[in-house]
Amino acid sequence: MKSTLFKHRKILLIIFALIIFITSCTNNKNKTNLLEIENGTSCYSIGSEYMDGLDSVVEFPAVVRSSGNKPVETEYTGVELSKLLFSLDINTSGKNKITFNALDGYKVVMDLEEIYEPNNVYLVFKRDGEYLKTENQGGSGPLQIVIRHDPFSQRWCKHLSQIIID
Ligand SMILES: Nc1nc2c(c(=O)[nH]1)N[C@H]1C(S)=C(S)[C@@H](COP(=O)(O)O)O[C@H]1N2
Ligand SMILES: [Mo]
Repeated sequence: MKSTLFKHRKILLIIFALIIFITSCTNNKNKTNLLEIENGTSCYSIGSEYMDGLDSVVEFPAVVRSSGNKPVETEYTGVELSKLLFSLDINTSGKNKITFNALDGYKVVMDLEEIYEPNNVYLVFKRDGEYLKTENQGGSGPLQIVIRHDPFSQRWCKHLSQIIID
C-alpha cells in the first residue's frame, strides 16, 4: 500500500513537472521575439514584456476605420516609437528611411523624420485594455503601428514583425 502511494507520487510529480515545462514553453512562444529592429548592422529583438515594463507606456484615444465597419472610438496602449528607440539606445543619425514589415507581407515605408514628430508614431500592444489579438484571432496584433496624424489608417501597420532603419 505504501509503495503504490510512493509510485503514484512519482507519477504525479512527473506530470506536474511536465505541465510546468509545457506552460513555460507556450508562454515563451507568445512573449519573446515579437519584434525585430534592424539599424544598419545592429539587430534588436524585443517582446511585449519589454514594452509593458517601459516608463513611456501611455494610453491614447484613436478612431479605428476598418473596412466594412463604422469608425470606432478606441483607446490604445503603447509607446511612442522614438521613445522606444531611445530606450534601446538606437541612434538613427545619418539614416533617413524607416520600413515596417508585417507578418502578412504588408509593408509601410516612411521618412524617418515623421517618427520624431511629437505624439505621432506609436507602437501599440493593447486596445481597450486587452492585448491585441493576432490575425488568426481576428485582430490587428500582436503589435501594430498607429500614426496619430494620419486620419486614415492605410499606414497603420498591423501585425508588425520587423522595423528596418536605413
Ligand atoms: N499588416 C497589414 N496592415 C495593414 C493592412 C494590411 O492589409 N496588412 N491594411 C491597411 C489598410 S489599407 C487599412 S485601411 C487599415 C485597416 O485595415 P482593415 O480595413 O483591414 O482593418 O490597416 C492598414 N494596415
Ligand atoms: Mo484601406
